[in-house]
Amino acid sequence: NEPFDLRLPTPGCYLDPEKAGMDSDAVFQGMTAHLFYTLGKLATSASPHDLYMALSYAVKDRLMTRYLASQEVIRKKPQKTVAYLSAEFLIGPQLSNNLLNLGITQEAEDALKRFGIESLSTILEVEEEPGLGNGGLGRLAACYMESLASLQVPAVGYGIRYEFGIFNQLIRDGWQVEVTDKWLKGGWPWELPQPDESCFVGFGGRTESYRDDKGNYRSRWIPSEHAIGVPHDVPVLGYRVNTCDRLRLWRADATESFDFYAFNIGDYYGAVEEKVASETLSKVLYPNDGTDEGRRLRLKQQHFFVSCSLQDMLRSLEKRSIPITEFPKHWTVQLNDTHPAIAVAELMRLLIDQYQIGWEKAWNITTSSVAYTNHTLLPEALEKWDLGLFNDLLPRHLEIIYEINWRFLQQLRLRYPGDDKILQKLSIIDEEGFKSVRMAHLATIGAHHINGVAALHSDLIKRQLMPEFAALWPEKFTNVTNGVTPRRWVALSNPSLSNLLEEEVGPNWITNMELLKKLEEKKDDNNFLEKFEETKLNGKRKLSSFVHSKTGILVDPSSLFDVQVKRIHQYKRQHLNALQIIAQYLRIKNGTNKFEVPRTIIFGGKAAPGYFMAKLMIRFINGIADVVNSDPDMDGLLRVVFLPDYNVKLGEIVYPATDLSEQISTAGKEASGTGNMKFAMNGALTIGTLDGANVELRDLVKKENFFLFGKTESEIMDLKNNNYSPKTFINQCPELKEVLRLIEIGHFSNGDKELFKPLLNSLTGHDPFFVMADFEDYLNKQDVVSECWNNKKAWNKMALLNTARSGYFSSDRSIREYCESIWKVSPMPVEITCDVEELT
Ligand code: GL9
Repeated sequence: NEPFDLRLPTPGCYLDPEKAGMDSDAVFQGMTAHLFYTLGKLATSASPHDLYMALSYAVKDRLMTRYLASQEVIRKKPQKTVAYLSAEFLIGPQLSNNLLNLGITQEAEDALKRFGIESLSTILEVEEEPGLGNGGLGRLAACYMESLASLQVPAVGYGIRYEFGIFNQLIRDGWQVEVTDKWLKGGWPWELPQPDESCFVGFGGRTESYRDDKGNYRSRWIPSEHAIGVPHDVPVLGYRVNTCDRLRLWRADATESFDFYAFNIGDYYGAVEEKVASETLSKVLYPNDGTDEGRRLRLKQQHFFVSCSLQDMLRSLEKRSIPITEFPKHWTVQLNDTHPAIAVAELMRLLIDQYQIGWEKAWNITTSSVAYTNHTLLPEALEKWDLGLFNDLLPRHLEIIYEINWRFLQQLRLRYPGDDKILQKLSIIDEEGFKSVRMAHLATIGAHHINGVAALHSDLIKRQLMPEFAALWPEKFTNVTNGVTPRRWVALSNPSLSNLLEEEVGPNWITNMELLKKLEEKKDDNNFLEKFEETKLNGKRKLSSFVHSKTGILVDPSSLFDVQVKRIHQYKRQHLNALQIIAQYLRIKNGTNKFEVPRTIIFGGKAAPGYFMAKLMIRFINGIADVVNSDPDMDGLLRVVFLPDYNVKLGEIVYPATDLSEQISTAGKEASGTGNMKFAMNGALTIGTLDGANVELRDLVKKENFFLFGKTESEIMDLKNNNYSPKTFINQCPELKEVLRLIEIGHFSNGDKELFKPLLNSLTGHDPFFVMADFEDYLNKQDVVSECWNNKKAWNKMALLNTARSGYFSSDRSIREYCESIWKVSPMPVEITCDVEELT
């Protein structure tokens, strides 16, 4: 491994904190220069936002050596690189994370003091977070990029630079109101536009066949429309290493040729319209969570970023004079769900049409480089595209998909002679009703590995979702349980706990979370347990003041903080939690509450704008909050808070402040969940079902440190197959009956008996997510929680053991598994040498 030979144009080699630009003085100088030259501001009149921008530019400067060195390493000594294709990257605020990973947080704080800013947090607060994702799936992609860099693995994240990310959520009269997210409005200092590396993408038009030089019939695509993808690169620095990988986000631009043509014929406005149309391609992130309406623009977005990304990878081979046929040696392409699954057809098209490679060879290249991660079993979230629409937009791709399908079905015919049923079931083309293209089938057929995201989920993929595919290719199916980065989710968000962990096990836990196991020795050490509790209290004080500033509600930091933050969805069952609150409210009213445990129940999360029931659930929670919080009988016992606009930034405040983590989805529905992991690392106890990664979490922390309730996946299946009737469960539980009656008479809707009717009807009618079936067990388990809280020492011990045993959920572990079993890539440390003395 040849070191990167650094020849900086100006003095200031940012490598060694002692000598080279990493001290507070250098950071101050950098800020001063950026204020003056980049922002055109005088230091004396700089606003907090100006200072945020100046500090960010100064920090970005300090990433560049590592960023360029990381690319040089690959250029000089070609090595397999991970291409992580994802329509979403929910990366969160960048400044704090880059300071942490560079190791110059204190230096930045000191530099800011010279501008009269006493605390770094006042500057961090003004940062807009890029909401380029909906929830868990997008956040996972961000954690994985951070771990890849920290593990020194060469990687590129490919995605879309949406001009508007996930909407901002306001709460008005208890309802969710969506507001466009203008995250770019104040300028975003972390990206590097690279217009010289733009790519051209076609849409629509037709195909025609022709004969090539050798007389073979070939097909060629004549698109009717084009867009240009302009890369906007975001450096992703690993923790205290030289590796700085790249997140390459494509922005759609109009093509010039169209403008010229229209100008010539004098249609100025037509030309502008065309330009606007192609630029809307990367305009907005689709906020769908399961309720996809199959929008044409979304398929366009998918093809747009996938085509740009694959062209970019192929071009990187050409630049280094590597034969295209060696693609799989240099790139391993991971599909984050089916959103980028068009990659299978697009890579085939590029290899066959552009590079004139034969089918067999092209198929071999494609299937040895592409792998697919499935993130959901929910049928409504499995992507299908209407055949007509698909043909309209991507006619050449459809031809290729037909060919892939034909060859695949031939294979099946040999294996299952005469079994047309199985052919229909596995075909990429769904022939029933409106014909459509099944993207999960395309991905599964085109990939060398298919993985689920938790043990139970991967098992269900094999048993329920794709049993025939799994029988056909057992070796393709595997599991990689999700993980989250301890840098952002502990070190950054929970400094108080991090300091304690460092005191106890040393600083290396940040990159080796298994070291936290050593904490188990302290489980009976009162003194230590109190210190541990104190870190939690610090987090709770911070969240309390945040809650007060955003909602005006005063909450008691010494109360039990019981938190459910995640997208609002029926399967996640925020309404189960809400019903339980009503039961507690009734008990307090009736004087039948067994435990005097003050609780603060906090919700946060966005509902998809078109998902009526989810929006009604938000309204329901707020209706309950109004009644509970204004009733003097509840004072000192119960508070309910709906925190508006849950996002990464808010998550950083919530996880360290939580005592009880609510992971209460219907068993078999949550593929993994990742919030559960963040809570456990930060010492929250979980009340949860045997769903997704909860199963593994409980195994790890041991069952006595986890509040389990609810039907198992197979029990749920049994209920479903035996005419499940929620009424049976309602009739068995008088408390539940009373709760439902109170809602019915309009107690939580100012006497309006209509408002929550759809919710009630769903619960008492079909109850598709088995809320009634799990209610009583849940309520009982909440009593166990309360009883446990009254023994603070026992609680703290359990909480400590959760932190101590959560190391498995570091995304470093997940990424190591992907590297070893799917990608076959190894770390490539980046060495940088330069004579600092000589340069300065
Ligand atoms: C999800 C699953 O629902 C989660 O259980 C899982 O933890 C994540 C990451 O693997 O992926 N799949 C999915 O479509 N979403 C997930 O969170 N939804 C959103 O991101 C909104």
